Amino acid sequence: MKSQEKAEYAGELNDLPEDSNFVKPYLLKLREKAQREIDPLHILDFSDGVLIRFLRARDFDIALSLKLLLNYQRWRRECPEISANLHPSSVLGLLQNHYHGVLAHRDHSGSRVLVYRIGQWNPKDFSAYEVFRISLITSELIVRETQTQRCGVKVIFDLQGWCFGHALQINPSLAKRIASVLTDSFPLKVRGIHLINEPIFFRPVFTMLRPFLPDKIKQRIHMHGGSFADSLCDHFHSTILPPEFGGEGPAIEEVCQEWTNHILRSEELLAQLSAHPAEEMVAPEDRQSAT
Ligand code: VIV
Repeated sequence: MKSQEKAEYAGELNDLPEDSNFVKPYLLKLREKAQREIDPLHILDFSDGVLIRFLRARDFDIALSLKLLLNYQRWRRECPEISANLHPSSVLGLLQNHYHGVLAHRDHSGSRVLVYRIGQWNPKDFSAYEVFRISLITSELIVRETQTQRCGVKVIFDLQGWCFGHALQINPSLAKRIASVLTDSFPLKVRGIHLINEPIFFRPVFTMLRPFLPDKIKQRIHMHGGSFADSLCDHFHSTILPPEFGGEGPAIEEVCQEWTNHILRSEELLAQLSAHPAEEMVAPEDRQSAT
């Protein structure tokens, strides 16, 4: 197949449900390869619901999907400080301080829109690892949504209040972890990263991060500065943005509160994901429906 045709075919596969007869051969192939690579004894059963995430994230390229799956497992294994405990209780203070939310509406392309407010993070109370954990919690929740698997995520970082104490927390090893999760260690398509209110002394941190990022991701990072209202609205309809970001949607605190409630309602699922690091390949809802 020519690459143009291949891309169009991948787009069509992306739109199909996971139980479609056109998708089945891909699931079988990825399952077979994953079992051979990860678990020769076939103890783990990779459910369709989990495998399809990796296929959609890599447009049904089996080799790339397998690599992503292996990277994801390795990332989770190698970063227990971030990923071993996804229970929200350890980061409740940050959540209650309205550090993070997910907009109620997707953008025009179907992407989920995530917001982070660095000024609400006091680096004396919470480490960068805990802050990172919040992103992982949200990612694990939204990656279960079919439309998010297809259309990916966009992120808005409000860097108002970024200070020396924050910068000190971002060491090269953490920068590598950030780059790896944005690039090839989590099954979400990162469609855009928007920084607003970034102060001059955010530059050194970005300079440290840049070399770890592939061009594809670098091109998707937009720095809007302090007068962001117009340029941000070039990317997002103002109807979905909160007024603090120049839009007409619900207030940012309300957005964060709503999402915090959603995270807390998902406590049980998050506890399961943390308790069975090796079993995360079996989506809990699949396990329940099998019984
Ligand atoms: O976690 O798809 C110095 C995205 C993000 C994720 C994860 C997934 C994902 C887009 C990040 C973005 C945020 C897990 C799956 C990388 C966590 C970052 C945590 C750190 C401690 C925040 C500090 C502030 C950064 C600000 C700039 C970073 C951008 C240039 C990426």
